[in-house]
Formats: sequence, structure tokens, C-alpha cells
Amino acid sequence: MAMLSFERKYRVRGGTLIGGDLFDFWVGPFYVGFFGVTTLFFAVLGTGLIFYGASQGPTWNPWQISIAPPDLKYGLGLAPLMDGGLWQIITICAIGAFGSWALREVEICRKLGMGYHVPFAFSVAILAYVTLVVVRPILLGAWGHGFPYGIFSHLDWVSNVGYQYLHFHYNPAHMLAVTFFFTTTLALALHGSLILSASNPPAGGAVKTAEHENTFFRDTIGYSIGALGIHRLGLFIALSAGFWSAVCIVISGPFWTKSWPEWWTWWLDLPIWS
Ligand code: UQ2
Repeated sequence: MAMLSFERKYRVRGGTLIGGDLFDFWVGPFYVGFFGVTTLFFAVLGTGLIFYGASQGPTWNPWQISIAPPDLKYGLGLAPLMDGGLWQIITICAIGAFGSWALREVEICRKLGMGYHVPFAFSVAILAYVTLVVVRPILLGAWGHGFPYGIFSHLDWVSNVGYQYLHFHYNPAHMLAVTFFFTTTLALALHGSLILSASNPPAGGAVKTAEHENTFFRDTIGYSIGALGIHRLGLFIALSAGFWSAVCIVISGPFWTKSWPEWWTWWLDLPIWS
């Protein structure tokens, strides 16, 4: 693949965490590195095992393929391959691939002298996944508490686990997570529309800059958070959505076993009502 004229300037040596110069090269546009190799290894192995699992299952319908975790009776031990063992190895591959991808991002940040914001942000997504399939199952004492790898089957899992707590929307951490998700869409809608309105004028029109962007919001709501500020806010609320998602599921079972509506009896029990 042709290298863009400016790419050579950024193809700097070093910044690797492991492997020194050994994997410090590019394949076409892609930086490889030690973690590029491990990403590829885990991704190919994990995907291959999903296809193998599907080949042993009852369907090739992509909506219905599902790789189930072990039965609860296996606890935190290893399960037979066709009885949840595949799910266990696929989970290791997934964490290996996601973790390798994050560390490859770290190496690229180091090469370019950038902050680690992108790998940090991705790590919060990994944290949410690991909370679901490792932390919570360990706290509950069985890998069978992980979710199945399938399109409809994971939706069924979410629905079933939700109903175990009667009404999951009463989970206060879930409320926070949902609020952060919605606020993230609000912020991105405001930001995306503002940037396009200023920097993508009709043909022949003049591109506007930060002055116009700030003035629009000062005229509308008396306040502009600023060009840097909106990105700080956006990162914070997006990561908060992922963080509180992890919290809301990890407290369900390990730290609260009753229905979530019952949690709110603390409000009714306040002495101020008597
Ligand atoms: C802004 C600004 C931007 C923006 C946006 C705003 C010039 C290009 C979207 C407006 C955002 C505000 C006022 C914060 C809204 C708060 C929440 C919680 C959604 O001022 O500066 O930069 O993109």
C-alpha cells in the first residue's frame, strides 16, 4: 500500500514496551510491535474457536449461534471443552486480544509523544467486559455466571439477569450509567452539529472558527464550555457511562441479592417521615 507523504515523518523508532526493535515495524499502514503479534494470535485463535463451537452446534444462523459458559456445577474450575470449556478459552483469547490492542495503542502513543487518553478510554471498555465475565463470576463462585457469546443469547441473558432483580432500572448505579449514556449522546449531538455548522459551510461559504462556536452557545445559554472543554467533558461522561455500567452489574448478586426496588426502602425508612 502506498505510504502517504507525511507518514514517513511519524514512523519513528522506539517507544516499545516489550521486544525492543524486534517487532518495531509496519505492515502497510499498520504498526505491528510485539502486541500487534499477540493481538493477531489471540484474535485468530478466539475467532477460530467460535467457528469451531458453531460447527458443533445446531445452527449456522448467525443470529442464533451461541457459545455458552459452563454449567454452574463446574464452579470456578475448568469445564469440558464442549460444556463451557470453549467459552473459557474464548474468554481468555478475548481478554488477550483486547489487552494486546490497548498495549499496542500505548506503544503508538509513546512513539508519537502523545498522552495515553485513547488506550485509557479503551481500557474502561475492557474493564466493563472483564467485570461481566471474570470479576462477577469469581465473586459469585462460578464461571456459569458469565454471559453467552451469541447475538440473541446474550440479549436473553441480559433480560433474565435483569428480571432476577425484579426491575433492574431501580438499580441506582444502572440509573447513573443510563444517565451518562444519554448525556453522552446529548454532548456529541451538540458538538458534532456545532462543528459541522461552523466548519462545513455551503459551497463558496466562509468557514467559521472558535469565535463563532463560542458565541453561538453564549447567545443561546449564556455559557460556552470551550473547544478543549467539550472534549474533556465528552471523555468524562463517556467513560463514566462505561464505569457505572460495570459497577451496576458487579453489585448485582455479589453485594445486593434482593430486588432492586427494595433497595429504595432506605428512603421510606428515613426518620423524617415519622
Ligand atoms: C461549546 C464548545 C464546543 C462544543 C460545544 C459547546 C466552543 C467546539 C457542544 C457547548 C457545550 C456545553 C455548553 C456543555 C453542555 C453540557 C452537557 C452536560 C451536555 O461550548 O465550545 O466546542 O462543541
